[in-house]
Amino acid sequence: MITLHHLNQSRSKRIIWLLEELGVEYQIKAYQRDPLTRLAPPELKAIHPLGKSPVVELADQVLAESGAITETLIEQFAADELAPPVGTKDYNEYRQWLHFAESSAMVPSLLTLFLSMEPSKTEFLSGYAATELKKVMTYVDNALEGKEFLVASKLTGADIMMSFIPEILASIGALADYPNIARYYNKLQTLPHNQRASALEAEHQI
Ligand SMILES: N[C@@H](CCC(=O)N[C@@H](CS)C(=O)NCC(=O)O)C(=O)O
Repeated sequence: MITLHHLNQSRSKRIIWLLEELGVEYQIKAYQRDPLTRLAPPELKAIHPLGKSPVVELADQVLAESGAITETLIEQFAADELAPPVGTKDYNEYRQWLHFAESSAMVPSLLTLFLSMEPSKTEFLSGYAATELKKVMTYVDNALEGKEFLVASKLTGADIMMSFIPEILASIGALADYPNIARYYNKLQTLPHNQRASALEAEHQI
């Protein structure tokens, strides 16, 4: 059975949603962040040296990194459903968004989130975060013009990976600045397996 090592309020929600979407048998092992440092408890280091979440135990292998976990699980269990056919332009675009979610989109989103939690006195950092956030989110907003999903007019792993980005935008009060991302976020929230993932996440938070 697949085991997901899940940390509350984390990217691991992506993997709960994905596992629900795949309909495979799995169990969640839940961990709680330190309320002050927001770091994961030391027990997670016994599963993977970084001590971060998500981490998945799949057969006899331990996998970290939400993007790699998403690609692996989709390849293994639902390549025809949650990804476009390999070798097509849609597939290349799918993979681009899947990685974008954890790289170009994540850096300015997290910087802005962290600055909102503890406003920095560094002009460089706040200026960089604001400029990058606007550039990257305008790109996403334009890409979503007239679309319900990022690629191939259907839900794919790229949407599951990207779903965490509008969650951060919502938490920093920036979602309304990007109407297409806001519409996309609302659409994703109507999907039953995403709703189930939210319920499971709430259930596992102490
Ligand atoms: N790039 C990794 C990031 C993993 C990561 O930083 N997870 C955060 C939660 S969103 C975490 O475990 N933070 C607690 C800690 O670092 O102790 C991924 O996509 O899985």
